[in-house]
Amino acid sequence: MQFDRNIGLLLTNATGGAALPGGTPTTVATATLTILDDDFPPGRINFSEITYNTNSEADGFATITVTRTGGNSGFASVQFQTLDGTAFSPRDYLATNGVLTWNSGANTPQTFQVPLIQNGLVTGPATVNLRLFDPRVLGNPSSTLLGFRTNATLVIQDSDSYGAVAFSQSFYQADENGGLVTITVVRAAGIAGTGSVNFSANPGTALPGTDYTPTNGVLVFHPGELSKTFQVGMIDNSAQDGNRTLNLTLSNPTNLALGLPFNVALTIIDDESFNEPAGSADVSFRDPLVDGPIYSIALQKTNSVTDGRVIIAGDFATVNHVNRSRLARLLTNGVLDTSFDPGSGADGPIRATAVQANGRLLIGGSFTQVANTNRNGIARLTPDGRLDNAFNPGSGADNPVFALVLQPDAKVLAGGSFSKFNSITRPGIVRLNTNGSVDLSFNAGSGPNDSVYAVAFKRRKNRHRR
Ligand SMILES: [Ca+2]
Ligand SMILES: [Ca+2]
Ligand SMILES: [Ca+2]
Repeated sequence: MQFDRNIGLLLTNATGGAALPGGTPTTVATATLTILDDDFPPGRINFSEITYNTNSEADGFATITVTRTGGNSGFASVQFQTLDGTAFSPRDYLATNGVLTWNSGANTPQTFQVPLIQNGLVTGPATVNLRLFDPRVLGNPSSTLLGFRTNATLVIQDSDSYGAVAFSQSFYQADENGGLVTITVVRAAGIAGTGSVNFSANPGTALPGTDYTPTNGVLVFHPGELSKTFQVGMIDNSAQDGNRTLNLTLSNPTNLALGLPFNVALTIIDDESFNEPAGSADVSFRDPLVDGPIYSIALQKTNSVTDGRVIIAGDFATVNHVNRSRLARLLTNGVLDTSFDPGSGADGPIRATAVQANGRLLIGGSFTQVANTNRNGIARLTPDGRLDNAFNPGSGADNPVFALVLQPDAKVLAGGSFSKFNSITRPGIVRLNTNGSVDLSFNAGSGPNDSVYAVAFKRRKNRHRR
């Protein structure tokens, strides 16, 4: 009895002007010649590889191939099974087993699949042991049916990483009389697992207890969390004492890596050193760092009253380096309000916004989806930024919405370049009920002969509305 044998072949030192792959006569070219053993008529069953590599645990499954070579006489079968290596079932993969069979005369390779688990855990590469056993020919045990390669290893590459944290800006500025300054730390290149990093404010020309409140602590990033903030308190004085600087530092990360920058300056701007002329920029409202155009601004309402927070909408992707697709809310000082999160946001520019008395937000524009849900040109969101399914405009506008205005009865007037709304003819302007359906009692007939870019609601005094 024999088994398959591998013979290494090598070509080099070509003469007579011949070149080898690689271009020169002395290049080495190699190949492997496998001599199949054909002494056993049913053939040999083997794994096709010693090691199977996945690109990622996110692939869904790994396919394992088993071959029958050197013969195909008789019905043949073999069992396969997976065994934990450094990978564990069901954390990293699902244990599997079964029987592979070949009819007499058949030698097509057979495959089985090992389900992989995308587990959100940072494990590094992990291995599964693969085994072939119980070889049978015509239903009878036949140990000679198995070849040399009855054990193999599956290597599962990890798709998860903890990521790295860094300050959201390369430097910060704050007003001496601005109270608490919010500093954002962002996490990139991985969101798996829990990690932490220390933060501290360190003296420069600004001194703790004199110019700012002593500040240090730990930021903990839980799985999936992309940003965290901490605050530094400014200490106001009445002296014209110039700008001073302190340093903000991230250190001692656990699990996480430190990204750049992890050491930045915070400049305290002395409010006694300059006058603020009327009409100049309000320095207490910081640059919200929006990476694209803003087309609409609205004030958030809580219980019918504006609360100082600002809705911004347009065609941007990030605000203060945090993902916000075309829609975000800012705190009264211009810093991103992370409690308002529209998820995947709008898939096209937002041109108009209107805030209801109950804090719900209407948006209009040239999008077709909001939060991965069909919304053509108009949608309503809850006060925390989620899609409000109680407002359903059906197929919506057949062209962009440019203007929105709310009536006191909470019905909304929308203007734009559409000709139909939810398949009903409404050129340029439409009124919607509070549930998003077309208000059939408002019909401008053939409407204006061009797009509507602005809409206003005229209140009638001393008369009852119909
Ligand atoms: Ca993983
Ligand atoms: Ca001051
Ligand atoms: Ca001062």
